[in-house]
Amino acid sequence: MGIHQSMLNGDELGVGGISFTKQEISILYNNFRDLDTDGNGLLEKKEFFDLPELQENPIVQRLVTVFDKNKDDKVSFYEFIVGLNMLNSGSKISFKN
Ligand SMILES: [Ca+2]
Ligand SMILES: [Ca+2]
Repeated sequence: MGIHQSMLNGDELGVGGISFTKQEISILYNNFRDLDTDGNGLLEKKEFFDLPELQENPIVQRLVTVFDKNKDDKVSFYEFIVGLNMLNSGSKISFKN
């Protein structure tokens, strides 16, 4: 896993005005782990495209770029949450529930 429980702590995620509840974050964490097929705690671009529903989505490539704040071509859980939070105010992005 490689992700400490403290990363799910609302206080740490509070920077930048994260508006997810703890329950939502735990659902997103499950989504994140589903996407992270090699289990290294980071989402590579290829892992996003492993999902058939995302392959058909032309904005995914762009999403990864937007999510990837430190430009290492991988999306950490923190980047994932911050990115989704940013999108949350506009169009609702939902992975499988
Ligand atoms: Ca991975
Ligand atoms: Ca990154």
